[in-house]
Amino acid sequence: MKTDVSPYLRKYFIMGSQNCECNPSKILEEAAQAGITAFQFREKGEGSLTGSAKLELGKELREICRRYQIPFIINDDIELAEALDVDGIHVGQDDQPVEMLRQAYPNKIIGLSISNSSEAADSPIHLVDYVGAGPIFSTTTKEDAKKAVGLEWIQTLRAQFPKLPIVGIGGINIENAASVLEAGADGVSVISAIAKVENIADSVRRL
Ligand code: TZP
Ligand code: MG
Repeated sequence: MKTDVSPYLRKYFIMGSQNCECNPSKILEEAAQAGITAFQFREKGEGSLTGSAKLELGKELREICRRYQIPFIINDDIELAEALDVDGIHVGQDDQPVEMLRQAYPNKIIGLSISNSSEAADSPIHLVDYVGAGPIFSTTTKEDAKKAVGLEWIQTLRAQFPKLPIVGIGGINIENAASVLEAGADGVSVISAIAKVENIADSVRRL
């Protein structure tokens, strides 16, 4: 049986250098110390690093996760998945197909973003360890984010898949995190609610 990843989803921090106004390692270290339960390295979009700069930052962040024993998940990058010996890979609907990833990585955590019922119907959900559901609320962090789908999407997914580990994403913050959990998610994944706040420790605790 696959391990149940739902405990890792409770406070799932996502970040790339493009989300940071100061040192990404410092931000991750503070977040790890404050109790995040998983980390996704998502170096993507305007201003993001590529090539060896991305690799070097990835090594630093990977090391922090090792020290705090937090699962390190890479966003859609097979090369770095190998180079950084990641714990998991997260993909979107237009990324590497899940079937291929599962075949290549039988023991890694695989996460998939799902935004609506037709994506759910077309996805090999039985092959993934968790799904990211959203954007739940509107967000300006992801340039090409789809329209906000609301808490109903979590409720719908939960009703359809009672045991599937589900994490909400998109516009989640300390004010609305509880509503995402109440709707049936196992956790919340956030970028700005941790990367862009003054008091990271306080924010992590209140998520
Ligand atoms: N996928 C859907 S919304 C989103 C991603 C990566 C961005 C989430 O960022 P924030 O700042 O937590 O709204
Ligand atoms: Mg993607």
